[in-house]
Amino acid sequence: MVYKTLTIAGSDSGGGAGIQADLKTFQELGVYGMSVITAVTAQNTLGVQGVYPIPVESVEKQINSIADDLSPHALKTGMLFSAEIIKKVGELVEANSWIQLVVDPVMVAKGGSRLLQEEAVEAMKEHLISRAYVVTPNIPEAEVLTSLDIRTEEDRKAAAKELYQMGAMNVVIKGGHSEDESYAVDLLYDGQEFHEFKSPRIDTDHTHGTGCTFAAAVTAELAKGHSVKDAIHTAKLFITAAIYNELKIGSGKGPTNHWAYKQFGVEVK
Ligand code: PXL
Repeated sequence: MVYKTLTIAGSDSGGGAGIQADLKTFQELGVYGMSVITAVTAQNTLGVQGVYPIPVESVEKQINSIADDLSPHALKTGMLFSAEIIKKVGELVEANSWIQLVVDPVMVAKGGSRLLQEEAVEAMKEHLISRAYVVTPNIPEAEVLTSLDIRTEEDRKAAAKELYQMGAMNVVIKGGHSEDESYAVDLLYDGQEFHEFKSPRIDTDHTHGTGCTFAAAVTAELAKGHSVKDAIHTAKLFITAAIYNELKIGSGKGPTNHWAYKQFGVEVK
């Protein structure tokens, strides 16, 4: 059985995030990867030098080509840039009855460049979070989406509940941006209970593309038929290995190592 996965996201010319991170992750986890490109970024480890959105007609055509012939078992969204693209993607996900939708609500790149227009946040809630099987915000993204200040564990739980109320069936608030110096704890809420996924915090600057990679790993595991909990567990191991075994390329904030999980396993000293 070939499990098919799709990423609807932006291109990162530097290869660490976006479409490139997603396809590498799909390949490493043994699923067939497809892509719909929503924007092209000119980018390297030093930052984002340009952002060029793709016309919405092109996004629609790409999705229709896949829907007509290669319907995915699971899909994810990443950088979508505009309200117009978000609305179209949401409508087409619905029209094709694509259920296993992982929404990574990408807003800004690590250096601060906007990957989502400010006025598109409402569209993200209305058209995508409402249809998400899993939504994977980091803490700053969860704050923007819920208008809550997130500092404590209780705050995180409240934000997760709020995102669940918006229609997401499973909410993962990632802990990478928390103030916890020892651990990165991801919190899952499935509408009934909370579950924590904990890994040691790794002292590194080379975390470009971590959010994309994590969400892509969740998507790959869902496509294979794993439960949300199991998919997140594997994704956490995958991204921890990718951060730990850094590549040391470029002179800025480098990408993670997409080979690491398969090549070196999950050991973190
Ligand atoms: O990690 C967020 C992200 C998503 N998509 C693209 C990006 C980035 C971060 O830089 O470049 C295309």
